[in-house]
Amino acid sequence: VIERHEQAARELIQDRKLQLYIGGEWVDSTGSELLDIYDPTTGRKLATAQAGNDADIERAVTAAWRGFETWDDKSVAQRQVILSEIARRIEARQEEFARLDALDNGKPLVEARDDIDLVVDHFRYFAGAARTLEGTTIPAEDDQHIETVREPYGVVGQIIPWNFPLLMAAWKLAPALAAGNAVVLKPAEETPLSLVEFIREIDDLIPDGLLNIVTGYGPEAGTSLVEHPRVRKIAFTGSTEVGRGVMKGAANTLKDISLELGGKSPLIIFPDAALDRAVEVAIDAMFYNAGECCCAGTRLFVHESLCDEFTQKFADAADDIVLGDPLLEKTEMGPKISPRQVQRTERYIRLAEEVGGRIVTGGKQLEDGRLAGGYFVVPTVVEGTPHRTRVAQEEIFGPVELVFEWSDYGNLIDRVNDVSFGLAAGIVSENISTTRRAARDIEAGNIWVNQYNEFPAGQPFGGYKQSGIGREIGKETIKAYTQTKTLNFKVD
Ligand code: TXE
Repeated sequence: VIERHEQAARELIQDRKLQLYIGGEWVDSTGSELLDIYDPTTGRKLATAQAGNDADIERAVTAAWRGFETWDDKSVAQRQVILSEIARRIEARQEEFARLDALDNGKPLVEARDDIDLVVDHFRYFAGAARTLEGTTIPAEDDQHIETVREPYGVVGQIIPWNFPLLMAAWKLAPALAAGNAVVLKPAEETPLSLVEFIREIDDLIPDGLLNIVTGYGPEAGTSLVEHPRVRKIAFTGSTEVGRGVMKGAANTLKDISLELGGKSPLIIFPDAALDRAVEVAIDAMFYNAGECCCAGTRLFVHESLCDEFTQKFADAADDIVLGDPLLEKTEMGPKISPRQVQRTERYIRLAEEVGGRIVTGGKQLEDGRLAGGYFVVPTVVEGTPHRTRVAQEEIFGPVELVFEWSDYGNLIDRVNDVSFGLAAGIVSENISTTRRAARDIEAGNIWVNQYNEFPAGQPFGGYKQSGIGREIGKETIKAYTQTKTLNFKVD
């Protein structure tokens, strides 16, 4: 298994040198710090990237302002053509990009293909949305004509995580470029591969400096980008803890920010739910991407009338998930991203047990000698944890589902909303009034009904409470990459 995987990895990586992309060129960092990229399936080193520093961010921001000038000189129609062409190029190499993300992140190929489809969808959507940026005219005295126009910020900084490597880049880049900005983007330490390949693919389409990629560590390259005085907006996806720091860092230069942070999303199963469908939705909500989804449905509230039967079926379905090499067609769940994430998940499983939780299935690492060294955690289902405990309140980010039984609707909603997060939620019921009422009562930015994890471009995504600020992937996102200019003309 490992031999075949390593052979595929070598073919995908070849002997590419991973450099920074600044001002339209591949360049070395001014420093000598390196960034090792590990293969989560084997635990072995895959590649080495460069850890950008303050001086690299400075160079990238300067290059981005030059890139902005060229981009700003283009008409909206010209920008649309380029963004559409980016979509076409990525679509043409979908399989290769999917394989790169499967290798680097450890997500199964079937899911990685979904990611790349969405990357294409997002560039296409924002190519069109570029034309929707309209100004207004304001009623005024006869001798005045007031109008507003929307202008790009100029240079924006973007910081993304590792759980959907190329898709998170697309969520950030497509609206920023469509609105007319140039970008400096820092990918996650763990997963730069697909983004580097993306740039190689589109390099000839975009003006020098429009898009600059600085790989590097969060506390160095990330902080430097957040605090840079000539970066006018910062868009961040990652942990709530780091998000708080980003907000503080951006305050020094009063930058606009958008934050897409953690979650502890509920999935509610109503008594009238069709059992098989409910199990299917719950499996998707919890175990997609090995639970490494900010919106994962990690608190499963099941009505008491179904709870025993449902929990058994759900645990059986969790057991049936095929773990293995993400590059194999049959694999349904790959490894987690890092040993740190494995330890974190295990810590939460122990915490669940300490407060009286009962492990229905899972609760351990994969015992498969052929995949020894990989960061695999078995799909885990726990019941009986009290709700006011750390394990029920904090984001785990691993394949660990907590099942809660409910009977009274009011008490259900109290518990559902009794967390500091508010990113997403799911509802399973056959009754439209039930679903509408619950959707209204849940404090969350995204509600899925009888399905989960659907992200077509155009559908705003973002959090209530401490899950974030701002919305991504919708029409309002392109607006969020602009600022309003008001013009008041004297009319004689
Ligand atoms: O996240 P970080 P980590 C959650 C999830 C996970 C936890 C920790 O619960 O277990 O966060 O994961 C950059 N200034 N999510 O450590 O550190 C970093 O380099 C500026 C939820 O991977 O937040 C990376 O590019 N940037 C989430 C990005 O922030 C900094 C996805 C995310 O890393 C920085 C990932 C700093 N001081 C994790 N420190 C989601 N919302 O989907 C780090 N970074």
